[in-house]
Amino acid sequence: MTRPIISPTRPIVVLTGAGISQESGLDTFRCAGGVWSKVRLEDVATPEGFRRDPELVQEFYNARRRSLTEPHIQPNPAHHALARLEKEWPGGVLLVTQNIDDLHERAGSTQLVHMHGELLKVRCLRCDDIMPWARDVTMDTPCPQCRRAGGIRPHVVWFGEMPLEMDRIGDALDGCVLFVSIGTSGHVYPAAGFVAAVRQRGLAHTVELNLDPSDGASLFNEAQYGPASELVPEFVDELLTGL
Ligand code: BJW
Repeated sequence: MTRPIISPTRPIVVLTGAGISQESGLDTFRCAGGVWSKVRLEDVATPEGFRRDPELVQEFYNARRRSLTEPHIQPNPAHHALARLEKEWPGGVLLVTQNIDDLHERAGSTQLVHMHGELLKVRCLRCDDIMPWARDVTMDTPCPQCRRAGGIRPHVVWFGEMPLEMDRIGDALDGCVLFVSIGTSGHVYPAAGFVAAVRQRGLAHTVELNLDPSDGASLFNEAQYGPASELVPEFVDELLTGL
């Protein structure tokens, strides 16, 4: 399909998933050897699992927090290309990530929504404070704000919980001229429904960049399959050429 002319004065929305961070050394969820092949999501990614065994859940996120801060985990060319797109696209770019890692920030993206939360933050269930956090957490860890223990949980969105900043995302999807989905299986809602929402309005071009066709692949106007570290810089180069 020939790509229509994308007006550079209109905004772009980019959705990213675990696939964009795979080449940075972080596991995806549903690929072979991914996170859900090692632990049951019901045990570690639901409020019920946390109530049942909070220490197990804390240890799961402690281990992932430690891995994220290892020196070899760095943004890859796909993260850097999206930061460049934000800087150079005149109409503005909103980057909506399902990822809880901080690789987009480290690459320089600033117009960013972490719809499933952030691994390097915790939330206190007693006082609702959300704070940056790089250390391990146990159920004995006191909240630095209210001083009470037993209420610190990872600032992540589990199944059955409402993703963050949905109004801001909805407004951006309504107003965009281009929607690009990168490195996500299209398995988890509401993110998996974004392409259908954009398509329904019929005003934006939709593109999937992924290793394999996602669950919603047939809904996109255009698709390219391969590693994000190659596809995304090429795609961004094409968009910015001739501006
Ligand atoms: C590469 C690559 C490379 C690999 N280059 N590509 C029945 C029907 C419909 C919905 C529901 C239902 N029952 C329940 C629901 C709702 C539920 C849901 O979707 N369940 C499904 C399992 C069906 N969703 C929720 O509960 C959400 N909340 C909600 O819906 O609230 C109500 C609401 C209603 C209406 C509006 C708004 C809200 C909350 C979902 C929370 C998800 N949380 C997790 C854990 C977060 C914390 C953590 O990280 O531990 O988020 S689950 C996990 O999946 C994580 C991810 O963000 C998310 C998506 O995964 P992602 O990113 O797509 O990764 P993968 O592994 O699936 O795919 C990787 C892709 O990359 C693959 O396609 C590869 O090919 C590709 N790839 N290497 C390019 N190098």
